Amino acid sequence: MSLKSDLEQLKEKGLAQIKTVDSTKVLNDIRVSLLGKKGPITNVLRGMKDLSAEERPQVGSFANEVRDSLTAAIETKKQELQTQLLNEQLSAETIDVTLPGRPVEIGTSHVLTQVQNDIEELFIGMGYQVVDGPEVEEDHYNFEMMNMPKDHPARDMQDTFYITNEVLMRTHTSPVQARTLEKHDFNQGPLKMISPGRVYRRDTDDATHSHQFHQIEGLVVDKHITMADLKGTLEVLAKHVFGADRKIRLRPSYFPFTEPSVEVDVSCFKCGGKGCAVCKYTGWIEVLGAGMVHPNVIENAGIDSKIYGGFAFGLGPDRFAMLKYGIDDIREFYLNDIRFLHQFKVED
Ligand code: FA5
Repeated sequence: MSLKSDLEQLKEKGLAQIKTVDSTKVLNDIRVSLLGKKGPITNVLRGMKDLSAEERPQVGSFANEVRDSLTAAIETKKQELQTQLLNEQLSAETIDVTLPGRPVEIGTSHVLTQVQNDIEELFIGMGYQVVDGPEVEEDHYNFEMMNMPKDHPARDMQDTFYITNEVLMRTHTSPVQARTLEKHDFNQGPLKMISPGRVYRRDTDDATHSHQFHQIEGLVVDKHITMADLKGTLEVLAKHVFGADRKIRLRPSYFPFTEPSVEVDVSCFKCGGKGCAVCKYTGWIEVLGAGMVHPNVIENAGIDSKIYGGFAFGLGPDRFAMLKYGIDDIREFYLNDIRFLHQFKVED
């Protein structure tokens, strides 16, 4: 068989193979096997040395023609396969721009923040300033200025995390009273402040106690402040937080920094005072401590207690929130369980 007909056959076979290929990898294998250094065309070209001088150019140009047409067919097939692959990808990855988007989950204020903000707004509306104080506090402000000198037995009422002998994690927001009183200029008017913040005690965590919780301190100092002012203010607070039908009652109590001191109960918002599980069948729920500022606290701040006096209160917003929303475990506030927190979702 002549070289020319070999080439002819090679071309036909090659073109037929190329036509049926369906992957670029196989196509590449065919290219190497047909046109590579060890392929049949190279072989034919190598055999040309044995041809006559007339045959050589004819066979040579035919061999080139075969190589060119195979190369062109491979190139065309390659384009075809690439286009096909691209089309498949495009149809697989189509984005339907008319589909509704996935809603983005937006957070909400923590329920304790909501309760705190609500109380802050109420007092700002009554002309109070909101004051911040340090959580890492000096023994001096936390206890001594609040009429609890070293070894005062009332220090045991607030089991304390000490950092050094003189520095501690504040056990209540009352030291902010002392810090604010000390700086207040009564020529500018009376002192009316609240101070919300975090406090710390070595209490064992249980359903109603946390070693870290919140308080909101309230303090009013001026001339002629009476217990009636305290009662009226707390009544406004109780009605605002727990509902307009609420009543309050004051029971005698003891705090070293107030005299007289009271515990404040609010009539049960669940049963209206008839008695139920929430109020332990008493009709009343204890919500905060308060009293008339002890003259020693006024004097400790360098103010004349014969002229100036006032009232103070300290409430636990954690317990307020528990009562208001019927939450039976204070630890829920600190676990950050989204299912719990979402129950108090509000539009901020
Ligand atoms: C005080 O801390 C006083 N400084 C409050 C005060 C201020 C009285 C001004 C008079 C004048 P008491 O220890 O009772 O008081 O705490 C106040 C409130 O904090 C409690 O009514 C309660 O709501 C909350 N509380 C106390 N201990 C815890 C605790 N371990 N976990 C959560 N809340 C607590």
